[in-house]
Amino acid sequence: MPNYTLHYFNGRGRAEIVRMMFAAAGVHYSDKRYEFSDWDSCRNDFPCNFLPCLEMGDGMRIPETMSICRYLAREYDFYPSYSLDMMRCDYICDCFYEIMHDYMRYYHWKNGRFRNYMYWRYMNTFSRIMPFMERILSMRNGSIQFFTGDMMMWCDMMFYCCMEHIYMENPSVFRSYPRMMSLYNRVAGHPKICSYLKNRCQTFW
Ligand SMILES: N[C@@H](CCC(=O)N[C@@H](CS)C(=O)NCC(=O)O)C(=O)O
Repeated sequence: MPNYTLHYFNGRGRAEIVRMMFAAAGVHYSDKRYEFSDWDSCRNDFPCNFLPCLEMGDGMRIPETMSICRYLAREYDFYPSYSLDMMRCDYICDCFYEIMHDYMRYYHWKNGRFRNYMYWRYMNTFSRIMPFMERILSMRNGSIQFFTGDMMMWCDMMFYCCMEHIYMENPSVFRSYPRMMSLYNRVAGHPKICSYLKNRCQTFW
């Protein structure tokens, strides 16, 4: 198994899904966190000048959150067995990541000139995707389990990580989405995730 180092800022942000997948797989890694004030001096050390970045034991540095997650999902069995279900798992992740992407842009720029546009864009994405996801859940297993069946897959963890900050800021966010509300609690109650959430490094975002 590679000697992994995850590079990210000192927050949950886009890296939290990677940390959560490591925790669920029981895989050890180094969690290297940067302050924004240090970023200018090291951004050129990373591919695409972005974080998160996963460094493999041989020093190879891999960018892009979704590529990192798909790799971990393949390596540590967080994909369902059948190709069609894998595709479903992937699109669920892409949908939630879209919400998170727009939300993060709004959150980090909310004091800037484009605040209204960022908010509109985030809300637009949110209301386009959430009802669809609620329907997907209602079609599977009477919505008593996870997105693709009775095992927690990476789409369930992605859902949790993408919604976590949004839910903390606005506890009524799931008001029209009761199935997702219970899925959120189900993911948090999964033994590996529950222990991760209790012991993780606490940060504001
Ligand atoms: N497409 C990339 C985007 C990564 C990204 O936007 N990272 C932000 C932090 S959340 C970053 O590194 N910002 C540094 C900068 O803009 O200089 C991914 O999905 O991983």
